[in-house]
Amino acid sequence: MARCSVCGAPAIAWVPYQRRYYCARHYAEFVESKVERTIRRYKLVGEGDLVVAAVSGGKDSSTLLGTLASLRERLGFRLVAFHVDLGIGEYSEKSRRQAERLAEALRVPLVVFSLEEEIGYSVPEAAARLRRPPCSVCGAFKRYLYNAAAIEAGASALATGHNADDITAYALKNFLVQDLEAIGKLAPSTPGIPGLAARRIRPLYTVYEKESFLYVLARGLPYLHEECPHANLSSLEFRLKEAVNRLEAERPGFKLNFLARLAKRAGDYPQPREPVRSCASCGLISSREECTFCRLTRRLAGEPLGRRVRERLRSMMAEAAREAK
Ligand code: Q46
Ligand code: ZN
Ligand code: ZN
Repeated sequence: MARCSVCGAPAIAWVPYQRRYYCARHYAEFVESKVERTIRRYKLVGEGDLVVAAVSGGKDSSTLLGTLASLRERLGFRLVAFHVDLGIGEYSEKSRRQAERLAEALRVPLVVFSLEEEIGYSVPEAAARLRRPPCSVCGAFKRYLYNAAAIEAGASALATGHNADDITAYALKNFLVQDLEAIGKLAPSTPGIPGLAARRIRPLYTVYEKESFLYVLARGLPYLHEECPHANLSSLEFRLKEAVNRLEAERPGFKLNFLARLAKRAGDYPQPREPVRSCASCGLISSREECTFCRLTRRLAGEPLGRRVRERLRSMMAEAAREAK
């Protein structure tokens, strides 16, 4: 039986690009040290910062919150978790429950924003009314709410759970469709714009999807195994992930090398050309007169809801930030 290269206990994992085995305890430390190195190397978080972590309930958000919670004391930052209940039937009920269990286990204050309760429409209801695909409505709502939650909390950064496989596949997909501006946004952090857009950080930049999965198992963290019923497993991104993983199997460390180069060169890609504006209805970032969230909610509820949602988030986030350690 394979034994941990650190302590000699029975191993649970083999890391090919390091040629090392790890037991559960040392595997968790290995993943945490990868995240710590990313945070330090790319100056993602500083002392005294408040970080808002977007938590969906899936494995990557468990890895995100688990690693950040174990590093917060040593690196001197405070942490709040934010979950959006999308109202997608049983899937969202389970996701919310896992997010709550996770935050409780890690002692991180959690804010849950329920679309049904707060704006009167779940994702499927909003998508049907607006005659748009659920993922397009869902993506627009989440983008807006994550940003608004971080801005209203006065956070230094919004952390998302994108892992190394996600970022590699997005970068390749955007190259194939020649959306070079989108590649420019794939650095370990994207700067914010005061009052309009929160700074984004990707602490799992060098954590492989498989490592993220093994980390939650090694630590016994709660997570939801199920995929959203709207997820498209034959998408180009998903196919690219499979292809990249075949290359990784032949050339261990392939993804890590690619991402180290991308982190360096992302700033050389063209930057967005449209001027950044402030939404006339809610004041947050927009590429048009009114932001997508305000336009969609105007069609749903007869009035743009951005302002009201921001006020609501302000009080929810302030309460959580007071408890944050
Ligand atoms: S966008 Fe689409 Fe995801 Fe929203 S509706 Fe489900 S699959 S959760 S990342
Ligand atoms: Zn060990
Ligand atoms: Zn708006």
